[in-house]
Amino acid sequence: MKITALTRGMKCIILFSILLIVGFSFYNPITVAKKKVQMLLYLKFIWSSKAPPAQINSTNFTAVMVSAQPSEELDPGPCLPNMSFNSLTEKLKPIYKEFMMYRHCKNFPLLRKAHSCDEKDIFLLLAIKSLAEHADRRASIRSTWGKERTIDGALVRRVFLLGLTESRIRSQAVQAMVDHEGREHGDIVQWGFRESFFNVTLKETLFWKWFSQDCRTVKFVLKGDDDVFVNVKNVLEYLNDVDPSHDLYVGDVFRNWYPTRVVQSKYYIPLFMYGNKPYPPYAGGGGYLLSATSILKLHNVSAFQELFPIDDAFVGLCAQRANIEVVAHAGFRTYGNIPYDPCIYKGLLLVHRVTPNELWLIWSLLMDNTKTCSHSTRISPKP
Ligand SMILES: *[C@@H]1O[C@H](CO)[C@@H](O)[C@H](O)[C@H]1NC(C)=O
Ligand SMILES: *[C@@H]1O[C@H](CO)[C@@H](O)[C@H](O)[C@H]1NC(C)=O
Ligand SMILES: *[C@@H]1O[C@H](CO)[C@@H](O)[C@H](O)[C@H]1NC(C)=O
Ligand SMILES: *[C@@H]1O[C@H](CO)[C@@H](O)[C@H](O)[C@H]1NC(C)=O
Ligand SMILES: CC(=O)N[C@H]1CO[C@H](CO)[C@@H](O)[C@@H]1O
Repeated sequence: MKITALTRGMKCIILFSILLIVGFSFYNPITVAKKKVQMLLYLKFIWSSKAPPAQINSTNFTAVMVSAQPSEELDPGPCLPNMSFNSLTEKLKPIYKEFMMYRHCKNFPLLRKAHSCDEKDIFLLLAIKSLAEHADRRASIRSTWGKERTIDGALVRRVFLLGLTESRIRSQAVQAMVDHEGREHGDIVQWGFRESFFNVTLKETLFWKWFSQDCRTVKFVLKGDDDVFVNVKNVLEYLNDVDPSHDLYVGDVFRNWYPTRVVQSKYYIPLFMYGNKPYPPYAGGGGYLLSATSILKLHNVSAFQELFPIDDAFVGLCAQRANIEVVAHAGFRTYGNIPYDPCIYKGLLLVHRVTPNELWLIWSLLMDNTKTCSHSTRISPKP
């Protein structure tokens, strides 16, 4: 009895699907053909993601690199580890040893170039650090605050910055997804280094390098994580009377912060990595603004600045070296909970730690203009 009910149900589903496909075929054959291909790709993706988790090790890592787009640049070749740090094992987590052994390795091949800077006179480039597996975050950014558009004559473009995924499972499928996204949206830059918490700084320096080569007509950059909400209109309003040929480094500023000496902390920095002195002032890594002029300077000095695992502090170190002053702005909220009040979001420039769902929520709240806000919640665009 049960079996017949089941098969009947399955028959219904199959019949329905056929009807659906046939129905759509009459609609527009070209788009349907495209959709079919997409659907097949998607099914293939689902199917392959059900495979037993493939073990990723250096062998597979090479496989991923080969499968990615060939780069126009010459592959700098493997960078050999500095074995004098091989003894760094005792109390420290392995990531410290790995970082120190590869700290001098700064050149990695550009595996995928974005088209984000192809146009002339781009006013603002939204440069978002992401991980290969964060497709959901990229999708929600693309369709909310990160839409490429022109606001009051200012061209806004977007780019996601990626390394190679470290995830132990399905890394091949994830790379296929990134390749697909790159072709579809043209907004992905990817370098051939392995993603890890301590390798994020590499993304910073490689971004500066790519920017200096490919984005010469961009005026300002908003650098952010893929879990931020940005009120692009307010950012543009703020930038309206800033001269792009001057330095600009503005965000949620940390002054007189010392490296964490709590061994269990994710941010722990041993004394030998950074002495007993505070970091120079720096903008919280969740999101901050830079002028193109400042990025070119940062790129220049980064050649002389030893890599440091905490990426936002590293930007502070480079800014200090380049004599760029960091400016605090109350509209950047890189920590703390912000209530879901559209009036608050209307006044802010950037909020950190937002899930894709929350992004949609905030976006729809902002699009809904029925609620009027008092001026008291509004933050002045001036710092
Ligand atoms: C990677 O995996 C292969 C196959 O399991 C194995 O032979 C090889 O030793 C592994 N390499 C490393 C560096 O773990
Ligand atoms: C390896 O690190 C040590 C200690 O910092 C340094 O003195 C040495 O020059 C490094 N060697 C190479 C090849 O980079
Ligand atoms: C950073 O990436 C390089 C290149 O993929 C790798 O050799 C190194 O181990 C990574 N460092 C850390 C700390 O994961
Ligand atoms: C960067 O360095 C190069 C070569 O030293 C120099 O020509 C250029 O003016 C510098 N750019 C900036 C923005 O400092
Ligand atoms: C250990 C290992 O080789 N794992 C996987 C590497 O990737 C290939 C596909 O390219 C898989 O077949 C392996 O299982």
